[in-house]
Amino acid sequence: MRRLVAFCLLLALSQTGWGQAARAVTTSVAGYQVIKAYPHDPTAFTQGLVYVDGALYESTGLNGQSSVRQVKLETGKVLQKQAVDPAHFAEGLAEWNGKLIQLTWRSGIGFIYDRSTLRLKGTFNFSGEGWGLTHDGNRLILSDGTANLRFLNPDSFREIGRVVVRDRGNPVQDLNELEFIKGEVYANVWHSNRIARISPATGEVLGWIDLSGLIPQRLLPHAEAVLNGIAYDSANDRLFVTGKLWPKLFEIRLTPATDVPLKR
Ligand SMILES: [Ca+2]
Repeated sequence: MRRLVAFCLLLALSQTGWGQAARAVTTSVAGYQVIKAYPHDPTAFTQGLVYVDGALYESTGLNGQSSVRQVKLETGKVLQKQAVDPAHFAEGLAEWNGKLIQLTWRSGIGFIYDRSTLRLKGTFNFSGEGWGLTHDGNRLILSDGTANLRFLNPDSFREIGRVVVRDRGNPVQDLNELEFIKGEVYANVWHSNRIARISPATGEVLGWIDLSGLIPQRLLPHAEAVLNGIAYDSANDRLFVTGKLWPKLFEIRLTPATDVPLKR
């Protein structure tokens, strides 16, 4: 009898509790379709990518190789470039009111450039590390390698809020390059082929985009040549992605999500 009760209990769990648990650990995963591949500077250690008013801007990292640049999308040619002092390792990039705002990794300093000339107009200070940067029309949104997204006043650069990014309750660390797209924050996750789609209000991961196979591994020089770089052409609804030292930049279209368990 005791065995029968145990069996019935197991059966009930498998049909209710276990089933719910299985659903609770899944987040939808979208695929992609390549619309077009463009050349990309294979020496650009991409840390920020922005498309605004028909122009593509990029921030590159590494001490001594950091820069902000305007790039011709179709050819990958660097049209304008401003080198960053070798003391700094440049990171995320966002456009704000005709200015380009660039983070540095561990210097605690950010740079403000005139967007049309790339001339340095000023600097600002921020706390912690700088990784990715974007904006939602009102606030700058900064990632710092943790699971936090921080919101900054775009004029004073003061922090005015933050959320912890979680996927079904689990913090998502290593949030890297960012892009604000149709009310959501898209974030590269360092050393991964995945982009998280995040609610900026709650930090919840709304879905994943798996870009595995986008570029052949043989075209990449080493293990740090990872996916990092998301830009959105809002006027034409075009999504661009690239990576550090990638010889290609891709326009992609997302394909329907599948409800499969997440790899952890
Ligand atoms: Ca971006």
